[in-house]
Amino acid sequence: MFNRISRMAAAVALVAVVAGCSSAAATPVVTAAPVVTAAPVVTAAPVVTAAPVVTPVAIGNIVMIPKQVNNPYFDVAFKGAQAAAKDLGGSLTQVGPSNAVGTEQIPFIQTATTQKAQAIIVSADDATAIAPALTAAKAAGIKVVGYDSSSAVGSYDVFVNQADTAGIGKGLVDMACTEAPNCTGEIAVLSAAQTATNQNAWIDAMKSTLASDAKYKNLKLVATVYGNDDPAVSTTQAQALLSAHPNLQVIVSPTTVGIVAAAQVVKAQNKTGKVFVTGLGTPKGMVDYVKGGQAPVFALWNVTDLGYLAYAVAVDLVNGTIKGAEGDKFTVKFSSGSVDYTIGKDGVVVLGPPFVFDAKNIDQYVASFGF
Ligand code: RAM
Repeated sequence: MFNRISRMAAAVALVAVVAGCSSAAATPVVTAAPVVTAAPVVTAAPVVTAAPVVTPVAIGNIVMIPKQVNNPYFDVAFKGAQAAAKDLGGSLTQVGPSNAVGTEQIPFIQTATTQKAQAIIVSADDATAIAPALTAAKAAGIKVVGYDSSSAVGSYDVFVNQADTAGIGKGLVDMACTEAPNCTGEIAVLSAAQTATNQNAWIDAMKSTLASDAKYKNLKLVATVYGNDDPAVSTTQAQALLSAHPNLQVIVSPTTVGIVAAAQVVKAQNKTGKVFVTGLGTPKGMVDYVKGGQAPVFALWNVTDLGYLAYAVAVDLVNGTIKGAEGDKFTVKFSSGSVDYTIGKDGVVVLGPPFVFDAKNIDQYVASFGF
């Protein structure tokens, strides 16, 4: 199951680990102090090196390009980035295609490059299709921050991942196991675009989890279908899954658009209690289906914070306080408090552990997240 530790708890745990590192002090061996002959007093003019003049870069135009503009998930991330722009300066615009198709993002990247944006913040619908346009933007001096779904390594400066990829894959399987009676039966995945880096990585992580842990030996993944983050296509795909697999127990949809469509289809076909839905959804979008029994458990991260973090990273890159190298450290002041981050391998930084929602806590998250 997903790690539910709060940031505060993580910080406390970290402090404990660090404190535990100091070993018991050995009794020092005291050697008689050597006789020191006073050194001649040399008075020389102190060498004063002029302190480097650090001119903060004025934060100008930053462009956010989501997978698609009419997806509520990305509207929430944009709101988070707007809040960061208010706190940290700069002007932020969001542009992008209305379909979740990678190639349709390219003209938006090229326009931001021609217009000399200071940074581009992008969620890739196709890791390789947009990489050349992003590489050209980088060559033109524009900082590139990936968020949500990564473009190819090398085509961004930093990728802000919402949560640990392997952890999400395991969490999805765990939730399917909770919903399938006795953790047994057929499960299917309703994904977003077939090329989406994030969804594909999570599905791969699900497959490794299913194959490597005997606990899940009775769960059988029978199909993976793609709804393209389009409500109509996702609905058709969910309906097709139910007719093709009459014994299906669980639909796992790791997309906020697909999970709602799947829950609606289960409800409309009177399959509540027979087929269950889980995956990644927004508390507001899923609250009725949690209470209605179609989707008893699902997960997500704080999408507002994801947008805030992506913008803060863009500002730090523009200012030169981070370069995007492994080991670079920075602090972000969210409204809920400050969090320290370190950039990892391949320029990836992770927002934090996701949240798991069920009937007990869903109302609280609808209120606190507001999405
Ligand atoms: C959808 C998008 C996005 C994904 C979320 C969970 O809105 O596909 O990329 O991260 O769902």
